[in-house]
Amino acid sequence: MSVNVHINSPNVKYTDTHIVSQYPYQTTSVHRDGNKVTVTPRTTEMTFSTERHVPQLGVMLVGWGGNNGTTVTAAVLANKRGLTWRTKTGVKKANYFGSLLQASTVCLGSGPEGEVNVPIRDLLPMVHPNDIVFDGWDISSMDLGSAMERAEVLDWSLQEQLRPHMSRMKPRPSIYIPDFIAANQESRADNVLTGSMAEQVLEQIRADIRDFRRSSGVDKVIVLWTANTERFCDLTPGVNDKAENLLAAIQDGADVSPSTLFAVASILEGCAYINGSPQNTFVPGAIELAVQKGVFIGGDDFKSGQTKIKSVLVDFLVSSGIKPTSIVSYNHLGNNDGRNLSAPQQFRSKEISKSNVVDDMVQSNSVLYQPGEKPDHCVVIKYVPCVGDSKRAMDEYTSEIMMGGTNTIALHNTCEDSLLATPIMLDLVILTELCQRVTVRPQGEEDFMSFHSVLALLSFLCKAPLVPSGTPVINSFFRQRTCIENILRACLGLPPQNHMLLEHKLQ
Ligand code: NAI
Ligand code: DG6
Repeated sequence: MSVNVHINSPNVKYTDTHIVSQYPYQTTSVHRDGNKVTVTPRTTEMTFSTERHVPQLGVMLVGWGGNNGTTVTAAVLANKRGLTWRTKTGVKKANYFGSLLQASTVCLGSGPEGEVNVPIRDLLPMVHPNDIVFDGWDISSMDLGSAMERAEVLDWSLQEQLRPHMSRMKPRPSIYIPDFIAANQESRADNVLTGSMAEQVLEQIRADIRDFRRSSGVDKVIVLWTANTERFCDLTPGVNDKAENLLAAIQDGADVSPSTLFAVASILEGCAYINGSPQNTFVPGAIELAVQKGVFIGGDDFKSGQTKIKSVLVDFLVSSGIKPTSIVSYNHLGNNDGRNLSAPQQFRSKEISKSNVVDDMVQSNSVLYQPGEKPDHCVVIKYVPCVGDSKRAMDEYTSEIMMGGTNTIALHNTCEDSLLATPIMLDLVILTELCQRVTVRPQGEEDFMSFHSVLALLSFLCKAPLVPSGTPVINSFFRQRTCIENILRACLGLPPQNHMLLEHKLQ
């Protein structure tokens, strides 16, 4: 059941079309001179404007027939139909657990009945996941019903209920350049675009997006890459360093990765594009193109399990004044993602994205770490077919505590990888869509502005957050979550959550 949140303030106006809030944005400017640090508080008055009309959202998945693609489609269908199914431990009911927007809450303050917490989804008008229409591409031609069975994620009795609906969906043929993914994926590739030139396949993807928009009647389309992890591509001056060079390179038939071709097609169609995998899809030319066209891009790599815990645990340790000196992360999994990652170049992409996630927390504490000092950080991924989608993640965190002591924490986490990724995929597209309806006018400016095309607000959901050039990368779980919460509160003219609870602390 949804909650109707109404703000009772002269600073917030509800018109038929918009929620408009006046918001004092408070920051500081800091000057450091040797040991002396001078901090000057600053306030900028801002006007936030949020369009109230929630459009019908279409989501096109690249890799629709994979474990994540089938699981997200099946989960939405199951929720929409309110399905229940019997397992050996009882009757289960479809839900959206694991979704920040659907299943977590924010505290709005206190009333006569105590603290009032509401689901984030009820703060502002947002797309409901049940209303999303899916489509997509896959290099494997399998229909979604059979692909769901191949994924081995959902309970069989649920699959039986979903199969008649899922089997009607078929992925569109996709771009396949064998060199970018593991050679062991070749046997899947029976649904590939035949155009030999990059430009031809790009045009076909653009035509697919237009066809989906037309035939489904959706108002907006967002494209999300949940296909295999690719190897990193080379950054080559004159080829992918600028938007015009990238477009020219595509015309000349240069070797551009499938994921970058999808990003370019999507941007040219005015559709936001999100990268759920670790590869460097967003070469500088693709980022420049997104900025030029005013289209949102986001990524990289869903932050679903081990890395999410890392961004909590290291935050906890470092912010408690404890010094992590070594982090060792093992994974083994037996799904097709694990199979693809068993090839060295694809593993390397994942290793990079899983390894950089503690940097901001380490750098924030000069009491514990000297400049340039970092904990040892080792990431291992092994393919073990037997465990299927049920990924095992084992972590050992070693930290230095007081007076030369050592603190070792060991974790073992088992769960279906795709059931962790699915709610994150939904949050990514729903948050992106909401951001498309929010504009901000800082004091003194004439025009309202959108968020930057590189949508850093998605950082909470990504292992290697993509941020506008020169701006800070935040990995810390709590800072990322607070950022989302406080920006949504600003849209409602509410002050940032400060957790001071002064009203309970004074005599
Ligand atoms: P999967 O291997 O089951 O699915 C990937 C699908 O992409 C396959 O069906 C494959 O045929 C298809 N594919 C490959 N190249 C393609 C192309 N060029 N165009 C269209 N389709 C293509 O993998 P899964 O488990 O669904 O994961 C998808 C991606 O999400 C992987 O890159 C994985 O690393 C990433 N990821 C997954 C997380 C999780 O928790 N499940 C978390 C973080 C990232
Ligand atoms: C093994 O690490 C396979 C990967 O695709 C991960 O399962 C996925 O990226 C999730 O990683 P994490 O670190 O968020 O659990």
